[in-house]
Amino acid sequence: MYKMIIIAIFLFEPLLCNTAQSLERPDVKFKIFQFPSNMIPRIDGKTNDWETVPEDYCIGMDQLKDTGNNTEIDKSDLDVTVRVGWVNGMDKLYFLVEMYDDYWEFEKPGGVNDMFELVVDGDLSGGPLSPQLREDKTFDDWEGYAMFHGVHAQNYHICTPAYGKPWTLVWGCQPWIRELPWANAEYSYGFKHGDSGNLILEFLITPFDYAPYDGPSRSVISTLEENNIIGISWAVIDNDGKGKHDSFFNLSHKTTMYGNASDLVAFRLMPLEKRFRKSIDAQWTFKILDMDRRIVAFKDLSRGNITSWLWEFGDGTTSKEQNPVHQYKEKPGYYTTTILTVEGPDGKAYMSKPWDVAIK
Ligand SMILES: [Ca+2]
Ligand SMILES: [Ca+2]
Ligand SMILES: [Ca+2]
Repeated sequence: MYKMIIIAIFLFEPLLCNTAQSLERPDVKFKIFQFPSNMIPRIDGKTNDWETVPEDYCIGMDQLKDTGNNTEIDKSDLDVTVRVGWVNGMDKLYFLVEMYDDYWEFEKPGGVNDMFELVVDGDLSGGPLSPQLREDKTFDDWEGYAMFHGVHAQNYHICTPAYGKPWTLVWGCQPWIRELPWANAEYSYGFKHGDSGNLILEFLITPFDYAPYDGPSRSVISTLEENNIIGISWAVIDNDGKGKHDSFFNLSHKTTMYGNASDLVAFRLMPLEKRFRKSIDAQWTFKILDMDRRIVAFKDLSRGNITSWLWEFGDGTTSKEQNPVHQYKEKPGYYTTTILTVEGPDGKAYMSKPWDVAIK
């Protein structure tokens, strides 16, 4: 009997491993630069606000693979460098894409266009986002489109550049996601159709855990949290006037990244670089656990090398715990002034909130 169990474990172990490593290229994790809140990029097609982003955030051609036609990298045919950024608290992703192409194809009304295709899975749910890649076929074409396509992870076919078209086609049932306030884009270029030259594409998008067919009212925006991993891949679809795609250079190295979020690549939402941070910074939040009994949970969010915490709850009592749960014994009279003071080898800081903790 136990022999069978061992065989069963042996058989299922590879499946378990696959679940744990659901993304492509498990050996790499790319970085998403955190912009300080006073340096949010302006979507104007200019690169100046990205000069602060270090070199090791730049993702170039050497990371891409043409899984369409298997052509070698030739930077005189196509060259692309991408930087990705975010701002803590904004739930948006910013991109700067700098490209060179020897033949820009963009003035035909149909789908043939030089494109920067982007797939984003903000909550790392994985799995097929296009109905074509689903194994279950218990739905018809319309149901597949309206129920699944791009709903839990989104695919943008961004026109490089856009001429007589929206800036991006949305390959899914939620074209509304390309509009403000969820998204915006701007280009800089000087070439004409058929020319060679450089293009700058700057844009922002909002990733969605749920982006339904019928518009934003039932949608759920992905919450972007520092140090979390999200799934992203892009592919450059290069058309050079030959009536077909020249190449499909993609970051994932697996063509089905276009429609399966499990084939994306890991990106980490990086903390602020040290040069933007104070050496010690006091910050906290709270949650009222029980209003009738006046029980409040306080949570330290301070940053830096901290060795001691002092909470003053505004009712004459204090705590030295990092994350105290406090019961106000008497009705404090609406507002209470709560102060957290933190201290460490780099100094001392406090955060006082005179109005936030209101108890009835
Ligand atoms: Ca800019
Ligand atoms: Ca080309
Ligand atoms: Ca081209």
